[in-house]
Amino acid sequence: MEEITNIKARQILDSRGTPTVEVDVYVDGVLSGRASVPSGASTGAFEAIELRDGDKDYYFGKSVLKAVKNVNEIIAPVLLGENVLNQRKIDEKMIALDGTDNKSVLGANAILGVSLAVAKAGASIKKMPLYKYLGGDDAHILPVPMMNIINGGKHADNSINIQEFMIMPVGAKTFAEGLRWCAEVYHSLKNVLKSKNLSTAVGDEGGFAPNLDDDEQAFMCISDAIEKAGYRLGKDFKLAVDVAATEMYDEAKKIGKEGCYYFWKTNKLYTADEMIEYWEKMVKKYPIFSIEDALSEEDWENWKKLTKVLGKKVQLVGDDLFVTNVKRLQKGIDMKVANAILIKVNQIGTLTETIDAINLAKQNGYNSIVSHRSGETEDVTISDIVVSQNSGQIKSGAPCRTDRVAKYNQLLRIEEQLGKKAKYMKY
Ligand code: 2PG
Ligand code: MG
Repeated sequence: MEEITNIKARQILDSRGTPTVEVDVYVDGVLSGRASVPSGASTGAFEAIELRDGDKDYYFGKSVLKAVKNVNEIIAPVLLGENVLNQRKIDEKMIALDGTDNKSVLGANAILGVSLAVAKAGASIKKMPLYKYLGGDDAHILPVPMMNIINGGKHADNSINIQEFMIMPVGAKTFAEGLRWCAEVYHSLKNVLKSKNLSTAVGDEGGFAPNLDDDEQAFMCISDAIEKAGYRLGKDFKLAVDVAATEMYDEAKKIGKEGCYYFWKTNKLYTADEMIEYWEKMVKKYPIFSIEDALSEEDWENWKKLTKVLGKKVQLVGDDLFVTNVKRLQKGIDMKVANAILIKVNQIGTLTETIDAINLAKQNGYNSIVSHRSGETEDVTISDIVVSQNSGQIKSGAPCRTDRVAKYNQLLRIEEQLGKKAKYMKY
């Protein structure tokens, strides 16, 4: 008896005070799994659709009551009686029920809430931690965190155009040690910024959001903070960025410069070639391990060029470019574009499709980085997912704000539970 007997959705708030969907799944009459759905700000045009009500007088149009209703009145009746352990079958049923490529009828937020809550209920019925339920006995790799300690772009009202400046504690021996190092560097960065009379207020992902004269200064402040905390830049820590260049591409369109990249906060316009040159220069100057969305989601040909130039030296991650979608990832593989994929459960809308994307990446030598969204909740499912698939990297913001830290704390628990079996990913 592992039968789904009830599914109940409700509207809750995310870390930005915006409504989102939470779903409870009951098995044999008992509440067995609960999950909530994250939400992006710099969303890719090819992501699955997040259903919002659009009533301007109610949460400024951002409520998700229709998605909640879709779970309670359309999805639930179809899944009642289903065996909770049949994750793929359940996800496929929801995909078919929606009937569109981008889940625009029922909403990816409705479908994902159910998909993740079903997985958690399955784990609970099997009396297993989620990472083990999903990954079996082989799940044992703890990821290197990519901690976003300076926020810019659409995640902060400051002068920085690049969305995320991240640190990766590649020299640590365990996840717990890496987490400590990151927290120490974060506090050290606070002092560096203070000493320059810069703001230490934080952005959406808990990173500092100072007003810098130039984006490159973020690398300088972070390098300084790493050294002042007693760590070696390039050995203990490597750096990573999320350019979120689709935003710059869209800003350029707005000023009539189609095909270019506009750093709208500092009024600088770049061609794709100049963007590539910029990153070549940065890679020479700083120990950069990973660059995400260095170009726009539409700029495939220039992505190809970028990959030719930098693909052997750095991890080039497609986020808006691939949107956790196997079709777009396959196109990237065929075109030799990028060498890694960012994995976001709500970009695609079911756990099954998320894991399919990770597997396709693995089969083709692409790295996978499991990621949060800029709008998050207390839900920590992504921590279990990253270990279950031995993906090796997680992006969950700064060691600040409970919505971010909750994911890292869950990884501490998993590492403790795995004991000697746990291995921290080596790069
Ligand atoms: C990204 C994400 C998460 P958002 O671009 O990688 O950091 O931001 O959720 O706003 O798309
Ligand atoms: Mg991104």
